Amino acid sequence: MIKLTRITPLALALAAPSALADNPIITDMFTADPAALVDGDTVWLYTGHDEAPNNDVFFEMHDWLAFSSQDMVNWKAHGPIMRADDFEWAVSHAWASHMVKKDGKYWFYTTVRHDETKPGFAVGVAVSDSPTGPFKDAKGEALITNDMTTQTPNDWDDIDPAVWIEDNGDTYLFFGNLVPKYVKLKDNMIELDGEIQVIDVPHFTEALWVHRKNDVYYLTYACYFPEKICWARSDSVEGPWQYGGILNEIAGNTETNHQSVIEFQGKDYFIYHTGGLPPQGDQPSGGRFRRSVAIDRLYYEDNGDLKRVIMTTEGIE
Ligand code: FUB
Repeated sequence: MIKLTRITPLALALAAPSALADNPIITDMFTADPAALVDGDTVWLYTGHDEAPNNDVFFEMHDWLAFSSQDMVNWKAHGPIMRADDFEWAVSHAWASHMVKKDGKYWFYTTVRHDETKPGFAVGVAVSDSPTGPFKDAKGEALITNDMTTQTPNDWDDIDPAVWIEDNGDTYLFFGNLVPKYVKLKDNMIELDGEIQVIDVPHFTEALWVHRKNDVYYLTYACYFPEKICWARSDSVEGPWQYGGILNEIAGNTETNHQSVIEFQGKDYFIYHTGGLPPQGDQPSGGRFRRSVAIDRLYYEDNGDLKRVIMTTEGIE
């Protein structure tokens, strides 16, 4: 389960251990929808878990996985932290999630499919004292349900939660498919504090993520379909957002892309998924429903604009 450092031909030639991560970073299972959390000297990486038998069906995702690293190259697997049906009101579909830490607790916001009492996709929230769990449903019911938003007839338009915590503790939940939305959360992290707001950015598909660098707020999101990643910037987490363009092109061999962005030990990283994992023994090749997390560097222009990501096979050093 531990991703060991690989020895590349170049590294062998240099008679030194490899310091390349290689993409995708995890090869013995399929991982999707990365959500990274920097916590002291550790990066926690939470992913969905693609288990579709082939690439002709649909997503088959039952649980979420955790990995950790102190150098972004060597990753330790911690196994599943939670299953979709750990939410008693949910029926599988362990889609995209986001972990945040607040007041010493780990809060896990995630997409699931609600049971027949509130049809459609929903957002649940679970909590733990540890980044590896055990996590338990923090609310006992969904935080966001499909009937709370009416901008589209789709029942999957309330997916892909991403949480941003301001320095003063104010907390915002971003989410949505086709229509990007956010809502403030109360201090208890399990109740909405006000109305759901619609965000005005172009080409939106899904997978919102907020980060901040040098007092600029950045909103990245999957755009178009097949998905690229687009970005926008603002002086405030509440917007308005100024569109910046495309950040990442279509990720190989899958229509989805799903990014997270972090700064760790002074370097900026773009974490996403591709369908590009080759067959590994009995494990078939990757694809649209068998995705794998990859990591590349993220760079900024002097004026704060984001430079387009260069996806690599070699990964980061
Ligand atoms: O993994 C299932 C869905 O595919 C996610 O919720 C979306 O972001 C897309 O990656």
